[in-house]
Amino acid sequence: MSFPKINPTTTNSWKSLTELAAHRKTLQTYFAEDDSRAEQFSIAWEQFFVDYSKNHIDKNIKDALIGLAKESGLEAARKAYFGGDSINQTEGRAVLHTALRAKANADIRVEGENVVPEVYKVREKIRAFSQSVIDGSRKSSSGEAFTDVVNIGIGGSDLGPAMITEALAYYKNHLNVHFMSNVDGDHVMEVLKKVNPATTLFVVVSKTFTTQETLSNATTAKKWLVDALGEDAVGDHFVAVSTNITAIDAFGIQSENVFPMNDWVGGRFSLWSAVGLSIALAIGPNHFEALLEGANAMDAHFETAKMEENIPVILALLTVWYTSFLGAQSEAVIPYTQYLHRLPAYLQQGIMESNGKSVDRNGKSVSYQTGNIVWGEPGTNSQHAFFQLMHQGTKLIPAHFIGFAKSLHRNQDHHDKLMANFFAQTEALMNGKTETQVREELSAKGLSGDALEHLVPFKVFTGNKPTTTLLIEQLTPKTLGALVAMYEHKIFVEGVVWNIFSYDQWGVELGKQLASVILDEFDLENSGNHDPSTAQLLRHFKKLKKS
Ligand code: G6Q
Repeated sequence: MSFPKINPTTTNSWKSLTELAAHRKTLQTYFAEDDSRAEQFSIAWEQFFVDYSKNHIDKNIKDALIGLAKESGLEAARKAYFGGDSINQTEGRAVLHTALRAKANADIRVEGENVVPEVYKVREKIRAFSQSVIDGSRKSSSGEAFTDVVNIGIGGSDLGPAMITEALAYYKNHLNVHFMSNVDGDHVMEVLKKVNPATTLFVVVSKTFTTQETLSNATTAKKWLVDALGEDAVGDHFVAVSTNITAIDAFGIQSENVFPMNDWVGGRFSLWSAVGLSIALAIGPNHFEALLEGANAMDAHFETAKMEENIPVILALLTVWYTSFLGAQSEAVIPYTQYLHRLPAYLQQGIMESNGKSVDRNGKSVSYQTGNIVWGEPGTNSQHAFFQLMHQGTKLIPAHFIGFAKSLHRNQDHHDKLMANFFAQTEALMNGKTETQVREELSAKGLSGDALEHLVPFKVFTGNKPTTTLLIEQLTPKTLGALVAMYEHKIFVEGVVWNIFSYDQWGVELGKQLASVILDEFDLENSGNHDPSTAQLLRHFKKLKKS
């Protein structure tokens, strides 16, 4: 099956959208003109309610966006994605994170072989291992139960497990799970400072097992452990997740302590695989599997729901609309729960690494804007920080507001206050505040004349700021799995429409090569061939280092 390579600007829908962009109305007008707008632009699915009516679209724009998805070959592309075709063409690989959460009876073939039985075998291994660490039957080298787990990995081998472990902290057991990612030795030491070698399990996660940061950190952690407990302790205290079995063997981790993964899973989409071992350790295998179940439910929704009611399709098309037609550079993600405080960072990798591309699938430079910048922080904290720019700044920033109807600790008073802010903000961003309202407010406070008039322009809010509200019943492993999978499919749809390859990351690979050249020069008297600025910085660094 071939993956479409259609230049979106050649489609009829692209032309219509360009015209429609010039004739938009404000959100306030759209709502005033159509009583049914809220229902018309909402999707209810399982525990999710997605209201996208506060976006700069009307029925014609929505129809044209769906037309664009169809003309871009989304249906064929989706079949190729779920079907295990090599859609990551620049690396010659399938993209099958969906297979990791498929039902046991699914049949998903890579080069003719059904990969699902192997997925379940690894899942069984994760279950048995994490259970034995949690219940204490798996002992440390000194015969004690483990108290701490340190995940050593970076990028996709860190962000997913770290984000989920934080997000599901409510469901956590007694194990303390730490994340060591940066090659910064200060980060390494700060983590080691918190743990006791006798009761700490290290999970080294690296798909390639060649990543400088992870190997350096794992080597330092191993030395720290050996210094405390002796060489023989390594086997009991280190396990690894990787595709590179030979390199793990060379590192000294025994083969029964290796959790395999496949090259058809991209790092940033790998939390559902053995890369999620630290998640299973933190919350237990049942919750880990519920996370996968939730993702699988979203997969089924994305695969089968018609485009008009398909959450990832609609959200992706809105992003395409804002990015390629309305000039938005970024998109904010504001979760109204502290548990999701790492979600924006996680999505930054998923979205920006996947769709930060400027060459299309035909190898040509694109003539339109692609991948947007993603950022955010939880509400209400962010309200007291960057919301000023969202309300009164000059930028167009479409925002996702993610909130949960029921809190976990059931502290209703707090939750009501949190959610009151959640709803009030999107309403205010849309409605703004008119001059008349400002005048009324100021005179009610006793101001009049010049004193009042002087303040009016500063207190006006134009409104018309777009938001999408994702109201979810409760933060559970299942709903979180569905939420993350929703963003994964949103990334896919955007990439298809933009005609770019979403599943390679040459910009990241570049970073992996660059540092080694300079590192080798640190001990030399003279640095190699660098531009004058870099050469000057290196000289200065060497001088300070010695002082
Ligand atoms: C993810 C990226 C990247 C990768 C890290 C770690 O999609 O490719 O973030 O996950 O560079 O790579 P390893 O798992 O191979 O150490």
